[in-house]
Amino acid sequence: MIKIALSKGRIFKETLPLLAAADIVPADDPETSRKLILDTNHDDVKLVIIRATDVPTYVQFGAADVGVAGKDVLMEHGGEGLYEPLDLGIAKCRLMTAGLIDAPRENKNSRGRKRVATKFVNVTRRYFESRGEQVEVIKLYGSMELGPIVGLADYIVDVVDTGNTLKANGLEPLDHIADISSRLIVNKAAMKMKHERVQSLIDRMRKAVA
Ligand code: PRT
Ligand code: MG
Repeated sequence: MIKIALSKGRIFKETLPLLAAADIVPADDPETSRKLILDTNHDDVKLVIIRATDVPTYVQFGAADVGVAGKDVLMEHGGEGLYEPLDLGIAKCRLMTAGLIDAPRENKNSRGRKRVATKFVNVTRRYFESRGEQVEVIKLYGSMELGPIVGLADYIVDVVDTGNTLKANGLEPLDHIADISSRLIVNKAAMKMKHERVQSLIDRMRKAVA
């Protein structure tokens, strides 16, 4: 049995053609099905449909053998217990800092530190530390763009594609932290124990990417 962890939405849609190239075709559409485990054209290949941020965790603990996750999510997770053999080149975006357009940025805490709202707290701490800046990181689970508008934070750290969401909320992208695309990840034990099947999946997907 090979279990592949995927999130709904853009990652599922953009991974479908790559899976098809590896001869894996899901029996259901996760956008309409309520099933969390989808059958495929192979009895022994299942797709596990979970939240994007949970994909590395499922693969780390072997609840799925393989998964597809954004580099942003992997940077935040840390990559423990995982191999990352293939850049799929899909769901591309940039991890950026952003702030209010032309605004004085002064939502500092009592120690005079800037506040940064994000769901990527580990990445954000590391990024500002590497620049020698001490900031207060505020964990949010979504709608980070609201933070600076309501005075919760001076900056946000989030992924940006077109930049339209920032713009629509009076924000501008500032510093570029990393280029992001989705990666194929593999549980370290599965890479050994199911080597032939996993390696053949990687090889076929690599061909489809190229
Ligand atoms: O939505 P949910 O809370 O379940 O989880 P998620 O947001 O982590 O999942 P999903 O499916 O939205 O994103 C999965 C992966 O897609 C992310 O981990 C990124 O690697 C990648 N990706 C690529 C993006 C975007 N592009 C993107 N634009 N993820 C999120 N966005 C957001 C962006 O933050 C902004 O709020 O989409 C909004 C629109 O972006 P603009 O810049 O085009 O306006
Ligand atoms: Mg989302």
